[in-house]
Amino acid sequence: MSYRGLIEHYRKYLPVTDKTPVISLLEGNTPLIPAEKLAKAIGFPGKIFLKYEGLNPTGSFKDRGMTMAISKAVEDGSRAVICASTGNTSASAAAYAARAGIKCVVLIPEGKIALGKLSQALIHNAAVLSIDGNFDAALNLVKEMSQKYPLTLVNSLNPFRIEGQKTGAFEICDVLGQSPDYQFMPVGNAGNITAYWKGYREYASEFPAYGKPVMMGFQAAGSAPIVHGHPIEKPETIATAIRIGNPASWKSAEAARDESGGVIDTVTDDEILDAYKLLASLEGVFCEPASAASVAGLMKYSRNRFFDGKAGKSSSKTLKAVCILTGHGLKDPDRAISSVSKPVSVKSDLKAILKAIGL
Ligand code: AN7
Repeated sequence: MSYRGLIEHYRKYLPVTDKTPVISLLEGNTPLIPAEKLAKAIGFPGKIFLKYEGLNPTGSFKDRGMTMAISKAVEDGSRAVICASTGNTSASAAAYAARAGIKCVVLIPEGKIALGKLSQALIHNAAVLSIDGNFDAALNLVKEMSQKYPLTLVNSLNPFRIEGQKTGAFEICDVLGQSPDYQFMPVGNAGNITAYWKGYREYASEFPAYGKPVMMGFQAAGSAPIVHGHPIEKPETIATAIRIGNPASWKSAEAARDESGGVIDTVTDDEILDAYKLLASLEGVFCEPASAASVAGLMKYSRNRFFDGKAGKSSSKTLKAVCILTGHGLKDPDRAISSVSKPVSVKSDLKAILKAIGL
């Protein structure tokens, strides 16, 4: 049977019933791309896989949580949803709300969301309110509004978001036939690390042989509240998706880290941009800057010889690391263009063109 979206595919692991109206854009089922050249280039002693979540319908992993959150909102009779967003949540909420025929209100930090994401929220006809505050301020406002008005909150504080997003872990296990040894991922509001860890735990209790990965989460150095152990009042990073100073799922992110024996650490903006450009040029995979924090983290730990002497849990003992590439590179075209050299202007003349490419 053809693929019918993640709710149908993983129905028995999700809190849905025959009465749940499934609002789906056939999200999930994203590729797990082997990255042999990357492993070689950074000296990783094993196999690297890229979970390319940018190939979801709105270009990010948020669609996994949003198909659940919007389906459950409609089941509960909600006519409007609301979220704060650094961009991707608003794009996804707007699309799924449009599909469900309900209203969507989004609060975004003025001037701090990538162009592609803004275009999505607008074209799907959400009420887009740009506030003179950051994501943390926007989240506080929408929390209050959802308590006082008939607006369903679809940020990851909504437990159905986490339920949908845990299916990323199921897909990885289904493809590898085991959980990876290490999972690298960006951490912003910390819903996704919470969701993946929940997914791995649930699959490991159903299929004990799969085991669980060590969870390696990365915050941008200028926006690293969990690493520093206190909220950051003015978070800064070029990775605007994870420009978050007071994550909602702080505690459960720490639990994922501690229960798995992992880390939540920082990567600098320069490290993020290096990983971003390397992935695109070496592997042909274009992700947004926040997503490249996962690969930047893997590069940092490879460089520091963290994997020396470590073996994988499969019978072959080959180490397997998965990096979650949470969003598509086209979300933030400005950053791509400002990170590399500009197009070369030439006359529309064969000789001039040949000369410009060195032929
Ligand atoms: C590409 O859209 O918070 O740690 O409002 O867009 O689960 O927050 C986005 C977060 C990583 C961090 N990568 O995930 C929002 C928002 C991308 C993202 C994260 C986000 P969480």
